[in-house]
Amino acid sequence: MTRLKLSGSLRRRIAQLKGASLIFVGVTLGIILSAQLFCASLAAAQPAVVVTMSDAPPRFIPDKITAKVGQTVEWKNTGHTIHDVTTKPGPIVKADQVAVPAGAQPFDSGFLAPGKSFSYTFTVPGSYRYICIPHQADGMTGEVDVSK
Ligand SMILES: [Cu+2]
Repeated sequence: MTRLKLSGSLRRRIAQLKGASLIFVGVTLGIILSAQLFCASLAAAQPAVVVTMSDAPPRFIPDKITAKVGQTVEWKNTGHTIHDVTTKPGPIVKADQVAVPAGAQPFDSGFLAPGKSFSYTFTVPGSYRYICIPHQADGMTGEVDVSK
Protein backbone atom coordinates (compact mmCIF):
# COMPACT_ATOMS: atom_id res chain seq x y z
CA MET A 1 0.00 0.00 0.00
CA THR A 2 1.32 3.39 -0.93
CA ARG A 3 0.56 6.51 1.00
CA LEU A 4 0.28 9.85 -0.68
CA LYS A 5 2.67 12.40 0.61
CA LEU A 6 0.70 15.49 1.29
CA SER A 7 2.14 18.89 1.82
CA GLY A 8 1.38 20.68 5.09
CA SER A 9 -0.89 23.23 3.43
CA LEU A 10 -2.90 20.52 1.68
CA ARG A 11 -3.34 18.65 5.00
CA ARG A 12 -4.61 21.86 6.59
CA ARG A 13 -7.01 22.43 3.68
CA ILE A 14 -8.40 18.88 4.04
CA ALA A 15 -8.78 19.43 7.80
CA GLN A 16 -10.66 22.67 7.07
CA LEU A 17 -12.94 20.87 4.59
CA LYS A 18 -13.67 18.12 7.15
CA GLY A 19 -14.54 20.77 9.74
CA ALA A 20 -16.76 22.60 7.26
CA SER A 21 -18.54 19.40 6.26
CA LEU A 22 -19.14 18.53 9.93
CA ILE A 23 -20.69 21.98 10.45
CA PHE A 24 -22.79 21.47 7.30
CA VAL A 25 -24.01 18.07 8.55
CA GLY A 26 -24.78 19.57 11.98
CA VAL A 27 -26.73 22.49 10.51
CA THR A 28 -28.60 20.17 8.13
CA LEU A 29 -29.57 17.84 10.99
CA GLY A 30 -30.65 20.86 13.02
CA ILE A 31 -32.89 22.08 10.20
CA ILE A 32 -34.42 18.61 9.70
CA LEU A 33 -35.05 18.17 13.44
CA SER A 34 -36.64 21.59 13.88
CA ALA A 35 -38.78 21.01 10.75
CA GLN A 36 -39.96 17.72 12.26
CA LEU A 37 -40.75 19.41 15.59
CA PHE A 38 -42.63 22.14 13.72
CA CYS A 39 -44.67 19.54 11.79
CA ALA A 40 -45.36 17.59 15.00
CA SER A 41 -46.68 20.74 16.69
CA LEU A 42 -48.82 21.49 13.63
CA ALA A 43 -50.24 17.95 13.71
CA ALA A 44 -51.05 18.31 17.41
CA ALA A 45 -52.84 21.60 16.78
CA GLN A 46 -54.90 20.26 13.92
CA PRO A 47 -58.31 18.79 14.66
CA ALA A 48 -58.76 15.02 14.36
CA VAL A 49 -61.74 15.49 12.11
CA VAL A 50 -63.33 18.44 10.36
CA VAL A 51 -67.08 18.39 9.88
CA THR A 52 -68.49 20.92 7.44
CA MET A 53 -71.93 22.44 7.79
CA SER A 54 -73.70 22.82 4.48
CA ASP A 55 -76.87 24.67 3.44
CA ALA A 56 -78.47 22.78 0.59
CA PRO A 57 -79.52 20.42 1.97
CA PRO A 58 -78.70 21.42 5.57
CA ARG A 59 -76.28 18.71 6.64
CA PHE A 60 -73.24 17.90 8.74
CA ILE A 61 -70.65 16.37 6.37
CA PRO A 62 -69.76 13.70 7.36
CA ASP A 63 -72.66 13.21 9.76
CA LYS A 64 -71.08 10.23 11.54
CA ILE A 65 -67.49 10.35 12.72
CA THR A 66 -65.21 8.62 15.17
CA ALA A 67 -62.59 10.19 17.42
CA LYS A 68 -60.24 9.19 20.21
CA VAL A 69 -60.32 10.63 23.71
CA GLY A 70 -58.23 13.80 23.68
CA GLN A 71 -58.87 14.51 20.01
CA THR A 72 -60.54 17.68 18.79
CA VAL A 73 -63.33 17.87 16.26
CA GLU A 74 -63.87 21.08 14.34
CA TRP A 75 -67.22 22.04 12.80
CA LYS A 76 -66.91 24.59 10.00
CA ASN A 77 -69.82 26.58 8.65
CA THR A 78 -69.05 26.57 4.94
CA GLY A 79 -72.60 27.65 4.08
CA HIS A 80 -74.28 31.03 3.73
CA THR A 81 -76.72 30.68 6.63
CA ILE A 82 -76.37 30.27 10.38
CA HIS A 83 -75.76 26.77 11.75
CA ASP A 84 -75.07 25.36 15.18
CA VAL A 85 -73.85 22.28 17.00
CA THR A 86 -75.58 21.32 20.22
CA THR A 87 -75.83 18.30 22.49
CA LYS A 88 -77.75 20.37 25.06
CA PRO A 89 -81.43 19.67 25.64
CA GLY A 90 -83.46 22.83 26.21
CA PRO A 91 -86.68 24.62 25.35
CA ILE A 92 -86.22 23.90 21.62
CA VAL A 93 -84.07 20.76 21.75
CA LYS A 94 -85.88 17.64 22.91
CA ALA A 95 -83.93 15.38 25.26
CA ASP A 96 -84.20 12.38 22.90
CA GLN A 97 -82.71 14.34 19.96
CA VAL A 98 -79.30 14.73 21.62
CA ALA A 99 -77.07 12.60 23.82
CA VAL A 100 -73.77 12.62 25.65
CA PRO A 101 -72.27 9.68 27.57
CA ALA A 102 -72.55 9.54 31.36
CA GLY A 103 -69.99 11.85 32.95
CA ALA A 104 -69.71 14.16 29.91
CA GLN A 105 -70.95 17.74 29.92
CA PRO A 106 -73.27 18.73 27.04
CA PHE A 107 -71.78 21.35 24.71
CA ASP A 108 -73.27 23.99 22.47
CA SER A 109 -71.47 26.06 19.84
CA GLY A 110 -74.05 28.82 19.79
CA PHE A 111 -75.11 30.13 16.39
CA LEU A 112 -72.21 30.09 13.95
CA ALA A 113 -72.25 32.72 11.23
CA PRO A 114 -71.03 31.72 7.74
CA GLY A 115 -67.28 31.16 7.81
CA LYS A 116 -67.17 30.57 11.56
CA SER A 117 -66.16 27.35 13.22
CA PHE A 118 -66.44 25.59 16.56
CA SER A 119 -64.04 23.09 18.10
CA TYR A 120 -64.61 20.62 20.89
CA THR A 121 -62.09 18.29 22.49
CA PHE A 122 -63.62 15.01 23.61
CA THR A 123 -62.45 13.82 27.03
CA VAL A 124 -65.13 11.23 27.84
CA PRO A 125 -65.52 8.15 25.62
CA GLY A 126 -68.93 7.16 24.31
CA SER A 127 -71.58 8.15 21.83
CA TYR A 128 -72.54 11.77 21.23
CA ARG A 129 -75.58 12.81 19.20
CA TYR A 130 -76.00 16.44 18.25
CA ILE A 131 -78.25 18.62 16.14
CA CYS A 132 -78.28 22.00 14.42
CA ILE A 133 -81.12 23.93 16.11
CA PRO A 134 -82.21 25.98 13.02
CA HIS A 135 -82.20 22.85 10.82
CA GLN A 136 -83.20 20.00 13.13
CA ALA A 137 -86.51 19.68 11.26
CA ASP A 138 -84.54 19.26 8.00
CA GLY A 139 -82.60 16.35 9.49
CA MET A 140 -79.38 18.21 10.23
CA THR A 141 -78.09 15.83 12.89
CA GLY A 142 -74.75 14.25 13.63
CA GLU A 143 -72.98 11.66 15.68
CA VAL A 144 -69.51 11.29 17.17
CA ASP A 145 -68.34 7.98 18.59
CA VAL A 146 -65.42 8.55 20.90
CA SER A 147 -63.17 5.64 21.85
CA LYS A 148 -60.40 5.45 24.46
CU1 LIG B 1 -77.87 24.09 10.30
